[in-house]
Order: sequence, then C-alpha cells, then structure tokens
Amino acid sequence: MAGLQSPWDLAFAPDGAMFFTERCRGLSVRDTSDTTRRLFGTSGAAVVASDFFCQGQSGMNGVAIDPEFATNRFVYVYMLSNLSSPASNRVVRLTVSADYTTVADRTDIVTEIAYKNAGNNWGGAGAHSGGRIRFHPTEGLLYITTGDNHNGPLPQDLSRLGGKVLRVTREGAAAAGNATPAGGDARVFTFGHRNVQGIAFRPSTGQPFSCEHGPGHSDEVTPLVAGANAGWDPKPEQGVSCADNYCGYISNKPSGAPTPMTDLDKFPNAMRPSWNNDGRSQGMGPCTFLNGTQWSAWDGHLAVGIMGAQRLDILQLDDEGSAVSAHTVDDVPAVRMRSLVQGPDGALYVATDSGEIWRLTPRT
Ligand SMILES: [Ca+2]
Repeated sequence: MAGLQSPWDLAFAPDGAMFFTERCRGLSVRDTSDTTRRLFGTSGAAVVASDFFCQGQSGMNGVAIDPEFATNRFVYVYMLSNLSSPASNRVVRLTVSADYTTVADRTDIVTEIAYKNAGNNWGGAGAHSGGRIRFHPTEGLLYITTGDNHNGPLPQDLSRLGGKVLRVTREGAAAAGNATPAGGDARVFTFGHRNVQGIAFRPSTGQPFSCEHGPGHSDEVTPLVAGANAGWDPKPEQGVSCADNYCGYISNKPSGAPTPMTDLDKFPNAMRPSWNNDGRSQGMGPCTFLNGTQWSAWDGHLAVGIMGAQRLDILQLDDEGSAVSAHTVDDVPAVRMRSLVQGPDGALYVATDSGEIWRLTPRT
C-alpha cells in the first residue's frame, strides 16, 4: 500500500485482514477482498473519536489483535486522548463487526499513560510516548510500551506509567506475576526505560525483548524479566543541574559522564542489554522475531528497524538472548521503518514513514 499518512503500526486478523494505524487519522482495515475502510479516528471514520488528537510523536500509535479475535472480535489501539485533563495516552479496546465495516463497544482499558503535554528545553509536546502494544503468543496478556516524556524522575517512578513496559489482561488489570517492586503500580512489568517502541517475543522461549533508541549513544535490545529495572534514570544526581530537571541528553552525574542507558553503577541488578548497536544511537524503533523455516538461517532471529540509519538489521541471539551477530539487510531500500510485523502468510510486513506498507519475503 502507498499514500498513507504516517502509518505507525500493523496487526493481522487470522483470516488475513490487515489493521493499520495512521498517527493523525486513526485505525483502518484492509479486508481480505482488498477493500480498505477507516474504522475509528478523525472525521471520515466509521466511528469518530472526538477525544482523539495527535501531537508530535503521539497520536494513534500501536495496534494489536486479541488472541481470541476469531470469537471476540477485539482490536486494541494505543492513542492520545483529551478525555482526561491533562491529556493522556490510553489503550482502547474495540469490537470489530463481522464484515469489517465498523467498530463498537469502546472500552478504555488503561487510561493514564503519561503524555508530554508541553514542549520544554529538550523537545516539543508529544515526545517520547512509547506506544507499541503486543499480545504474548501464549500468555494471553497484553504488553504496552511507554516513554519518559523528557521527564527526569518518570522512568524510576513506580507509581506512574511512563518509561515502563506494562503487562495487563484484556480488561486492563495488572497481570499476575508482574513482580512489581513494593509500592509500585501493579501493571508495571519492567521500569527504567527511555522510550520503547519495539517489543517482541522470542519464539523458542516466549521471553519478551524490548527495542529502544538511545540518547546520542547506545540503542538497546534488552531481554526483559518481570519486575526488573532497565537502568535508565535521567534525573539529576546530587550536585547536578539540568534544564527542566531532565539530563537525558547530557550528564546526570557529577563526573560529567553521559547518562547511561543502563546505569550499572547505580542499579547493579539492572537488566543487561543483549545488543547496543555498537554503542551508537541511530533511532532503533520496531522489532520482531522472524519465525518459520521459510526464513532458513534467519529463523528465530530478531529483525530490528533502525530508523535514523534507515536500515533493517537481523540479530542472531545465543541461548541467553545476547546478540552474537548483527547483519544489515542489503537489498531493501533505505527508509525509516516504523513497524515490523510477520503476517499469517509468514512474510514480513513493514510500515514506513514514507507512507507505505511493504511485504518482504525470503529470497529464494
Ligand atoms: Ca537499559
């Protein structure tokens, strides 16, 4: 497909119908007869969401299909809403009609995900909202990635939902087993994140891996463990001052060393990244595992979109989840890849910032 307006994410129904979001328009679907309809969002959609708006990186972001979609017809979106004041990101569940023409029964299952309401020294409103949502392939639980909003204390603040990976039921309740540290919001699965825009589940183990871009250094792929800290803490340490109380792009330390993506001095038990893009930050965005023998030597490898560098990397992981090799796919055009999803046909679908959705198949 082409001519889309900032497509952000994709999800496939079991019959092959493809849902996609456009950041400032909303949710659409292309059904199995290749008819495309706008379902939910701004004027012109089957259901207009008057509270929905877009600002900066925020708007209609992630989309996910319920594992039992064939019977419950549930689809979920991560969207910016002014129903609350100040505005917030929320995860909204919709029921799709059998003929894919409309949606009904809107239920907002998580409503208070932090949103950057105003610009500051470090960037405009709407920055660092996270926004990917994915169901685990066997748990039946929904993972939600959020961002730090250029807010120093937020990632390590366990009472708020920004700078986290959340894990909830289809009703939005905290998942059993989240192991959130005492006093924290029980929906928090992992914390201390910067702005996670990729999450994927390793086919062989089911372990979640986050993919997040770094602040001028160190994009990180991280195998996630319930209740653990990812080690990002952009608030100033004692004796340090940073504009707007955010040291994400400079140093939070008296030593002047750059604020680390994983601060092992401060958090010795933080989750170690399995790959850090050779210490560079080039805008790591979406990721997904390639799954199936059609991928030959890449079966089970992690595909990662590097937006700033406009490339697709394939990571081979060892049993512990550490990257042992990284290979750049050399025969796809250079473009900012916003979403990577393997379709029910086994192909890799890519949503690009240039307004297209591609279908990539293994070279034969
Ligand atoms: Ca980290």
